[in-house]
Amino acid sequence: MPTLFHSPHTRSSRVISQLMLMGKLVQVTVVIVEIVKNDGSGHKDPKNAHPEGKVPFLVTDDGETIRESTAIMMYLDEFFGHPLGIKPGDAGRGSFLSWMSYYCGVLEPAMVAHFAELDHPILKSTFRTMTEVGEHITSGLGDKPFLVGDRLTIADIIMASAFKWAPHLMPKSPTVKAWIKRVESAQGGARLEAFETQAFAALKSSA
Ligand SMILES: N[C@@H](CCC(=O)N[C@@H](CS)C(=O)NCC(=O)O)C(=O)O
Repeated sequence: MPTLFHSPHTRSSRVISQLMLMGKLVQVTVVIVEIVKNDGSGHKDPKNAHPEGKVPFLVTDDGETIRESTAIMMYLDEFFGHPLGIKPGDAGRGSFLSWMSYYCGVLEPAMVAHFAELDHPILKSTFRTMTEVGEHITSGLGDKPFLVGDRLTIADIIMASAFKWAPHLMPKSPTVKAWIKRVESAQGGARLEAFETQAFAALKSSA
């Protein structure tokens, strides 16, 4: 079984959500770990195999290690037969790869620059800003229900997750708002929240 290092209400929550949607959560060993939070609370957990103590982190059956949410989500999708991805050769593969990379290569850096109130021409020429990100999502969706077409993929899960942390940065476009609602309702947040409550309890009892 692959082993996933997870901390509740963090970037690894979207991997838990993916596994729940795929019906594969029971086929992954989930290790709940503490992390250092943005406010400096918490600690680097010796149980966590991530070299910097971050989550998510995945150790595969054959002992390979995978860091970065996009890589982990794509690995798990492939491992379980592409239920929430677009496999090589299928229509939409290029769009799928583009959105997965756009998340970590553009959306996150632009969002972090916005949070940090960094305003530098090199940041803008490299990543653009949250304005262009909003425009790109709006035009990318067009009149499709999901980013790559008619069905939800992990590209939707990871792209929409950013606006869960930062709802105030959600693009104003009704197209984007409706898409985020659609993604959230497909994910069924109640089950994830029940899992996270148990994860918090496990962390508390091991403290
Ligand atoms: N780019 C990474 C970021 C991972 C990350 O920064 N995770 C945060 C939790 S949301 C973390 O583990 N922070 C602990 C730390 O920085 O020590 C990804 O998307 O997987």
